[in-house]
Amino acid sequence: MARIFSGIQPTGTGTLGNYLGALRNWAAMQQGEDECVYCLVDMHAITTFQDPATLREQTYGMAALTLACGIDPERSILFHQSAVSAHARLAWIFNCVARMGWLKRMTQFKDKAGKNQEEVSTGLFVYPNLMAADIHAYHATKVPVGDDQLQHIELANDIAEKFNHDFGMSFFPRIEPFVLKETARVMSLRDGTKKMSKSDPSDQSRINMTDDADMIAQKIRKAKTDPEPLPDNLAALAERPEARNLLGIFAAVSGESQEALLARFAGSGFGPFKNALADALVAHVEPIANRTRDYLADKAELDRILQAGARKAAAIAGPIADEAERIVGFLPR
Ligand code: AQP
Repeated sequence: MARIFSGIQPTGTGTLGNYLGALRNWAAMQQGEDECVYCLVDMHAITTFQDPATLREQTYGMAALTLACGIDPERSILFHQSAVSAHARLAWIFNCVARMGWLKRMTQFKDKAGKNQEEVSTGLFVYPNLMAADIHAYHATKVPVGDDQLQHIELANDIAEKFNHDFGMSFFPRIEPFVLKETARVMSLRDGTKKMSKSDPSDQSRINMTDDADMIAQKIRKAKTDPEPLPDNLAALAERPEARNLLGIFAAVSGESQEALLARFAGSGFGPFKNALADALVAHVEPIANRTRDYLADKAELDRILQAGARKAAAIAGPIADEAERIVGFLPR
């Protein structure tokens, strides 16, 4: 049995990208042999300023969405990151292992900081060290990620290798990332070259997993496309990112293959395709949105689930952080 670790930030409302790229797969992975550890990474969230009341609400919201997507807290360990101190303890050690040059190469930092590098928090810069700690605190070896996160996993492996080398032992195992190809990246509805993101200033750029049927239909109707009719083969979509994205979403939520969908809609404009896509999306998203609302109605129960998850998580990660601290030379706690 291996251990799987994955996390999601409680920033904003979960999007269709978070669902297809992460949450849906989290639920599926529970059915296998591996132990699943799923974390609401509130410590990552505060690398950019979060209003405290909003962060609390969004953490409950993400917990509710995660449960609504089928994560079973009896089968998986579900908790919020700040509740398990091993993450912060190991992250500090990793801050002292990772090299400045490694972090400077991280494209996500460059994207997020943009021209503002002197003004962003130091937390944003060392974010990948905390992510490495999240995974290594569980000796997790399997990490499902979107393809945008692959560079961070390489860094986590570099950190583990340097730690093991510096202290002359093999304490942290190698991580194998896996990217699920079909929905590796769901793109913005306004720009097919940009990732769909919960922090995009335009709500029209994304489907939120709490959007109602009217909102979903309206967003799909307005989604950017191009003037060409749909082709009868996938290769012809190579230079048409918006069309390719909508087709990928349609296939992911309907279970039909992209080829079968093209066979159905080839030669037609986007009108009928978008209507059918909106219907398929509503059928998929609406029940999840309803279940999310139900879970959110009982915050005491959400607290109970997260705190029970945190106790299970701490039982694994605490001793690993203790041992890492012993290895670097700290006295026992
Ligand atoms: N558009 C996407 N397509 C596929 N997968 C995606 N993920 C996020 N967006 C897409 C996957 O969701 C998981 C959790 O992501 P996160 O919340 O930790 O951070 P993120 O990747 O930065 O997601 P957002 O929505 O863009 O958040 P903000 O706007 O807060 O930065 C990850 O597995 C991620 O790959």
